[in-house]
Amino acid sequence: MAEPNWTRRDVLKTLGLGAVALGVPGRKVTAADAKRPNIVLIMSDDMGFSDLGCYGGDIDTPVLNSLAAKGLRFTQFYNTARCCPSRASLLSGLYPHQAGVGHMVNDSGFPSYRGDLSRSCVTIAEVLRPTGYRTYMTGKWHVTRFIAPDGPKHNWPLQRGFERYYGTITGAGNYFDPATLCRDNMYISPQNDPEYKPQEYYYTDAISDNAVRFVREHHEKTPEKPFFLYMAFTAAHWPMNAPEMAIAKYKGKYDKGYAHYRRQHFERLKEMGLVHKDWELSPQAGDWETVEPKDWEARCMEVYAAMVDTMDQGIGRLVTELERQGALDNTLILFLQDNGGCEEDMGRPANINEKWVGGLKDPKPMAPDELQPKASPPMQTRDGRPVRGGPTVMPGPADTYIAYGRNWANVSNTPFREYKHWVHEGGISTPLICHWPAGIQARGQLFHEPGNLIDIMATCADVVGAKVPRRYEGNEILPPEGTSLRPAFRGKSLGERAIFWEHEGNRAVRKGRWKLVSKHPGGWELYDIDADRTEMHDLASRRPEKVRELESLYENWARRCGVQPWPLKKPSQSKER
Ligand SMILES: [Ca+2]
Repeated sequence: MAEPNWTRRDVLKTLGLGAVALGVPGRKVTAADAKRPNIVLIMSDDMGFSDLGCYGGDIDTPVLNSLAAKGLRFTQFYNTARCCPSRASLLSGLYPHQAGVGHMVNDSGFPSYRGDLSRSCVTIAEVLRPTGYRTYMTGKWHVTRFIAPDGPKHNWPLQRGFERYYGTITGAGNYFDPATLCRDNMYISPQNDPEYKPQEYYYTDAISDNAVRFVREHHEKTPEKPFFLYMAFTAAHWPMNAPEMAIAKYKGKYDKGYAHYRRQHFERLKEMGLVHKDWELSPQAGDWETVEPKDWEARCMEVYAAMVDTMDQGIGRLVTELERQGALDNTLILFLQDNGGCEEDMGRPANINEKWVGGLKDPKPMAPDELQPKASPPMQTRDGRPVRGGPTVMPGPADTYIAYGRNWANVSNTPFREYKHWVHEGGISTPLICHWPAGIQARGQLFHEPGNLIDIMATCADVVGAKVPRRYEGNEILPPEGTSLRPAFRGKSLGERAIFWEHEGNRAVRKGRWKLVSKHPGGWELYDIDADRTEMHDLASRRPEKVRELESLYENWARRCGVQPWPLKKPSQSKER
């Protein structure tokens, strides 16, 4: 194990601060405090840069706000703009194409687009477990195309380094009856799981409750060992589903329309120092004056807020359990999002129920052992009702399946341009909250250098003193692409490097203050991110030499990582590059 590169004095100092912050004055520092930290990696789904309170938003997120106030926030952390590639990159420390998930979980024939996590990579769990870490996961997996109950499971969590798992193998579903719900290696239904029997089943709570349970059992059985827990929430991916009680808290809260909340987010972001006061606000997507029906539009955002609020409360239950165990000080908690706010119109068209309800043959109540076969409509609830959408159906309950839409995603992504799928700043910018009283000096400070999902593997390996192996289970492993964020934990620079994106032909490279970006099938745009992170002033025609320099970096990266031209062709129709 590598020597920790903080001094004993640093540890004492930070622990002292941590103890006061946690309300346990006079707590003695023990030898155990200097042991390797637990790591809790939390990822949420389809949320914008400014949804959380500690990133300028208006949703009630006191737990994440408090972790931010006692830790470090990154202002320029990046994901890959989409669910599967972000998860593949996060787990492996590689760019998604290198990990075999260049697009989604379908097999396009090319090695970089098999839709199944590559065997040329290892997951964080596979790196940490051999060094003595226990490894647990709850939530959304979404890095394999093999989801059939009796199909291959070589790329399910237990076969990729995790000892315990509760969650969904696929990417989305009804929160009251998620498809591909799984405990360890076995598909279950919310009703036939002997190990979890809540009064009302709601997937976000199930992810939190099972994480708390894994951590509690860990403490009972192997308290001497550190653990790695990966919690991958599906909140706030469509459908907008939440318990009525949680939604009621936000009733009427979003009646002032999109522009009002965008302005509020923007002002708070500037006050907090998360965005520069000179940047311009990106264009408004929706006009509240003309949108109809307004009560339905507002309700979409009320449910979205309830979904995020419920997630925050669940994270709170985990933090409370860690506190109860006296483990919070020496646990590195990282919170981030997999892509920007989502503009997809799932369940929103006016005539959608012709297809959805009309496409259901004779729905009947399901037996407890029956698995929900559908991730999206046409589908039915467990009690035999058709699931509906469209603007005459108020989102929230189990029989509804509706996205919050482009106009609210534009609010979530304030102040940036574009959405999930695209690699302008609105699609790829995520909060990163880092909380670790024993290992991070910051108490509410911000870190302004760029970071990327590929850095999480490097960071986890670094803080536990592990190395990413060059060979694993007989396979040669690609070297990790990221850099450890540990210098940032001490307020030091990460050093300059280039970071790259490609998703559905949308391309970008960021180096220092410059970003070259293209929205497929358009040409390159060049932005000075220091002066204009909202990407309002394209400098490509004024700085052709900078365009050429960054384009050449991009082309080399794309070739090295197996990026194919978009749209993908069959390998036989296309020249491998
Ligand atoms: Ca997502």
